[in-house]
Parts: sequence; structure tokens; C-alpha cells
Amino acid sequence: MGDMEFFTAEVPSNIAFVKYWGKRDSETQWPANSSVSMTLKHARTITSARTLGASDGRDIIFKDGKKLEPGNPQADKAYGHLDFLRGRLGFSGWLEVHTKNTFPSECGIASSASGLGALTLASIAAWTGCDDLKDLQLRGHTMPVLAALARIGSGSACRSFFGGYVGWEAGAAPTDQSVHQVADETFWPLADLIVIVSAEKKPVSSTVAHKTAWTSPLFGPRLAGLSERLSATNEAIRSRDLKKLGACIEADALEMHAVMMTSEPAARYMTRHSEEVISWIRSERTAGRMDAWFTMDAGPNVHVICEGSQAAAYSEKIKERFPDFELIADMTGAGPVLYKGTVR
Ligand code: 2P0
Repeated sequence: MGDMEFFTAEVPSNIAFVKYWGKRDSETQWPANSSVSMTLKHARTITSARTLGASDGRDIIFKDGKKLEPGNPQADKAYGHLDFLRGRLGFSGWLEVHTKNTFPSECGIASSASGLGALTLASIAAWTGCDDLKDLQLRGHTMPVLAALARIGSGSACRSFFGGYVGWEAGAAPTDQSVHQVADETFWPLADLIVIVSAEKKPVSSTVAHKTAWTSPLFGPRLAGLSERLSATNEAIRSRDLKKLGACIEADALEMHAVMMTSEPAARYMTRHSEEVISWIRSERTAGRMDAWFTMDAGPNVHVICEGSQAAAYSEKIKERFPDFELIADMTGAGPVLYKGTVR
């Protein structure tokens, strides 16, 4: 084993308000549409990396202290991303990587976004020997550049390189893509109360399901209406209009799930329990008891979005109504951090 120092990156997860669903091209990770998300505060991946000596064989990644054995899709994605980064950036040297999430995997929080984001940042820090985001920027590794590299590992990872609210523009060509901050985390603190209706592994991975989006008869109409929804969502964020934002995110989540359910082969992530939570949120809202709206990712769990100031009260209400479901309370958070050494 080498004696080089570790560099540690902490990269947050994000929850999409307008979803990335479907790709125009998977090699360049060019999405079918632009998307916008909120960066989370507590749900993060913490990844430490150091370079190994030339004689040390090859990359080795440990997740939660256990070696990731090549051969399963998650491991192959991670090892493949290291090979991609090395080739693209011209680095040499094998890496030893240790990674863990601050949230349970496969629980409906996007672990690929924070995971591939943190792997990108930690490995570049190790190869460059740079533990400061400003220094990395001076060397050309700006946040947009890091985001674009992470995107190749997992599309949604590119939105995790900024705090607050983040837009990923698809552009007119793969090389026109860009990622930018719409507003920072202090501008509008919102809560994301995640109702874990099931912690089971997804029936179909999102990378696989992305490919089938084009087979849905609803996908064309979705894309046709998205520029209007994206404008309304950005406008709602800039004016801190929760009612307007809520209408956009519910419509977008349901539309994405409708596309999934009508694709060939169909993917159904929504369960009876998801529907119970959704119906309850809507009836509480209609009755004037909760100013809360929902969204969902490619999984059965329901993300309840409300003002940060209501998080404690609404968490209690949700726990009271759904005592059997675990609740993870998160909120708007800042972008990545980087430091020398292992986990702080
Ligand atoms: C999103 N999701 O915008 C959407 C909403 C899930 C539902 O991006 O193939 O893991 O690695 O680019 O980023 C999940 O897809 O897919 C996702 P890849 P990714 O957050």
C-alpha cells in the first residue's frame, strides 16, 4: 500500500423538482430535457481517496469498510468512472478509495448523484494533491468542469456541485450542456421530509429505465410541455412561491411516473403505500391543514416539500398518520466540501 495522504470529499445528494428522465445520448450523458433540483443538507456521500504506488496493482474501492467487488453494476460504475477520469484528465496512478453515505442506500435518496459526485471530487483531489476547492479551480477544475465530469458517471450527479437550487441545461448539443445555481441555500430554506414506504432495492435501476422513456406515448407530450414548466419552476424559486413551486413539482413527478408506467417494458415504482401518502398530503392541503407538496424519484418513497419553518410540525403529523414508515428529515443544503485527511 502507498503512503500518500487521503483527500476527502463530501458531496450532497439532490432532489429533482423538474426531473431528468430519458437520455438523448448515454455516452455523452446528454439528457432528453433540462432539469432543476434542490441540493440536500444531510444526505451526503463522504469519500476519501489516496494514490497508490505503481506496484500496488489497481484501483480498490471500499464501501462501508467492505471491498466493492467488480462484477455488480454499482461497482462497475464506480471502477469504470475512475478509468474514465484517469483517461480524460491524463492522470496515472491507482487509487485507494473509501466511501460511505450518511443515509441508507436504496432508500429513495439518490445515492448515485452524491456517490459519483464524491468519487469524482475525491479522486481528482488525490491525483492533483489539492485539498482546496479554490486551488482546484485555479488549475481548471472549476465546479462546472467537475460537474460535467461527474455527469458522465451519473447524470444527476452534476446538479450536486452547487448548493441551493440548481439547473442542468440540456442545450442544443451534448457539448452545450451546463449546470448553474438558480439560488443559494440561504435564499429559501425548504424541508424535504422523506417518507420511506419501502427500503427495498429498486425493481429496475434508473440507468436501465432511462433508456425506455422514448417508448412511452406520453414522453413526447411531456417533452413538449417542459420548457413552460421549467420557466415556472425557476420563477417560483426566485420568488419563493411555494404554492407555484408545489404545483410544478407534483405535476412533474406524476408525469415522470406516468412515462415510466407506460414505457416498454414498463417500470412501476409507485406502490399502494406511495399512493396513500400522496392522497393524504393532497387532502391535508385541500383541508387547509398543511402547506406541503410532494415529489418522488425513481422509487416508491415520497418526498414532502414544505417551508423549513414547518419541518418539525409536519414531521410529527406525518409520523402520527404513518407510524410504520421511517421518516428522514432533510432540507436545502450547501455544495461540496473538500479537505485533507480521512473523514472529519
Ligand atoms: C433526477 N432521476 O432528475 C431523476 C428523477 C431519478 C428520477 O436522475 O443513468 O442515477 O446515472 O445518469 O442520474 C436518476 O438517474 O441516472 C435520476 P444515470 P441517474 O434526479
